[in-house]
Amino acid sequence: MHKPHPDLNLEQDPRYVADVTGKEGLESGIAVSFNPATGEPIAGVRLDTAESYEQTIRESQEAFKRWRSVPAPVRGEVVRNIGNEMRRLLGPLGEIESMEVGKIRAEGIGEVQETVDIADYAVGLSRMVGGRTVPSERPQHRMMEQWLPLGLVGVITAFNFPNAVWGWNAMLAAICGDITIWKPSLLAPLTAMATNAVADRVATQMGHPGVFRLVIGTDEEIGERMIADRRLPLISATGSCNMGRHVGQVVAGRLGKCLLELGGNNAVIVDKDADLDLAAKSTVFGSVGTAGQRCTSSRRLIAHKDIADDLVGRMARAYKTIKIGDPLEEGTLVGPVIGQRTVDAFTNAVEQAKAQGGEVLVGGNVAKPEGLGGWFVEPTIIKAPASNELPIAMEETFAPILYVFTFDSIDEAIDMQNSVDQGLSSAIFAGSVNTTEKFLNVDGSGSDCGLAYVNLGTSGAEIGGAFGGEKDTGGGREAGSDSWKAYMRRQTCTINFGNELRLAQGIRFE
Ligand code: UN1
Repeated sequence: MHKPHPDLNLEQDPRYVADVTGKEGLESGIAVSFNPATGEPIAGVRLDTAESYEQTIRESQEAFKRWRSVPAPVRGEVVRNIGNEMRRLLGPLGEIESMEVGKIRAEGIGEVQETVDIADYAVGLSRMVGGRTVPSERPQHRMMEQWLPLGLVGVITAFNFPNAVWGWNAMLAAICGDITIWKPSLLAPLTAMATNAVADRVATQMGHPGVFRLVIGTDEEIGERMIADRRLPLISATGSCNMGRHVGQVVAGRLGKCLLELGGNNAVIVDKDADLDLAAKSTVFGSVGTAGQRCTSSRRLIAHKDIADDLVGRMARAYKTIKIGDPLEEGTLVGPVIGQRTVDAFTNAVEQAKAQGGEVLVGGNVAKPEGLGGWFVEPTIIKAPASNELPIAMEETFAPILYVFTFDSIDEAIDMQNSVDQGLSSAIFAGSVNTTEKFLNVDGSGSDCGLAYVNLGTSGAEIGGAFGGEKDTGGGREAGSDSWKAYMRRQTCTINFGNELRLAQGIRFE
């Protein structure tokens, strides 16, 4: 039986079920969390029901009335203490995440660091969120914008970033005066419980209970209820494009606001004058990091035909040294994928690629690290046929597969990069500023993605920038820059401090 780290207080949580066999179905009211490295159950979590959801929302409406009247910089103090507590618990939180979703230790801890970073950022913002004064066309009138708390924010997260994506939303929502209602993935409920408990504990100790709520349940029972719920003015959802399309339609149907962070099919362009060593190292991390299960993972390599073989040769040599295995063991670079469905999707994609004329250069198989009964696949490189036609590469397979294409001219490379439905992340490695500026061209003819990197890989964004993408990626922006605006409502205020009625547009009404 798993013994959770005492500082995470999981055992004290009434939802926590220590003894599970792994055979429990969701109809038993318990979701079992499995360790994807061993395939064994870790512990269970009691699911929310329609009634407990309803109670959470009603209590949250009351909590909102209290929280919104706490001055924003004071809300920032709460967030500062949450960030500090996350800092203290970086190790245990990172480890539970490694155990539950298979991230290697460095990446698990790195993810919690992302929450610490956004907490710091939110503390600063708590003294900065504000509007502008606009010149009025009328004498003795003042116009200004103010930003007001929005209300209850529904946050739906995926298994792959079970801590940080909540952090991006919840830390900003908190300083904005909102209550976060978090529905985590049923593949990572323990990380969510531990994470939310940190925030709730700190806020409660400071006299602000009920600001951070968790609802754990199936999409049918809880997810559908949330997205249709008019008491949640904003739904922020991370997941597949299909999921987002559904969420977007339901929320639009009630004229709610949506913040969608959906799939990516991210490409790395490498020109012939690029630093190939840098490009190879970055692309290896981009494609095999998190076992290819980031929305920002590099899925396509578009290499100039003169250097493609050299570049892929360097990467292939690196791939052969990568240790696949227990994510918590020193030296492991690739842990398991999340479950059998991902293994099947991987195998299916490799088969399709072969049938479409792709050549497997490295990997391509299910992996079986010694002593581990979980779900592993080999990081894989597949070369597209000379025609560059490989339909499977147009899809996002959430696994470590990199498809290689070649190009002659940079325009052609940019077209290829933009030819997929998704528009999250993109990268170019090149030596000439003429080329990199083409990729970033301010006329919009370069990368069509929300994130564009030069001499850096597609994954690993810092929290200070706005994170998200265009097209089927959903258009939402989270984390830094002015993403906070999504969690507030804007009010344009006009004040007449004279004694005369002056109508706008010079209208006379006498
Ligand atoms: C995700 O995969 O949903 O840029 C988020 C990155 C991370 C976030 C990934 N900072 O790769």
